[in-house]
Amino acid sequence: MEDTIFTKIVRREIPADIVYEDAETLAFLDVKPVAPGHTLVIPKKPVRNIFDVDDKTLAAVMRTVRKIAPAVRDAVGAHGVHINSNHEAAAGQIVFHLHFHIIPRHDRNEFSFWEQKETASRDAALLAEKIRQTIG
Ligand code: DGP
Repeated sequence: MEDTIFTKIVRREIPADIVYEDAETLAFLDVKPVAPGHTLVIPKKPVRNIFDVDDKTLAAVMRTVRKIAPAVRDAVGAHGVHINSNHEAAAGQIVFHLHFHIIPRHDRNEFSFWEQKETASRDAALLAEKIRQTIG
């Protein structure tokens, strides 16, 4: 995998406001925060996203997400967090090194989710069957 800006942060070649580090993961403030305290959690190992990450690396990243989410929330006096992750450009991934966003939220009115649509139950049943058959 090619170097990304996050690999450079892991190697301390560029600065970042690091909040946590262990053998497998690193967490630091997002340079363009959605809200103060917006933190990114990454594996030190360069993996692109959910489509190539191995179970052990993903487990390490999620352990760190769980460990620091309450600290992110409490440090800014928030009441909840979004834990969000984008995978491939079509889904908004800009930095192609797996990362989870932890975004503090104070109040439900600060955000809106994407538009949701009704699905006919037959369509849902067909889609569920297709996904079941496609799971590797
Ligand atoms: P995504 O769209 O999920 O790939 O979001 C990438 C995030 O990475 C975006 O919120 C901004 C953040 N980011 C990009 N470059 C840097 C950087 O050099 N340093 C830090 N701390 N964050 C960065």
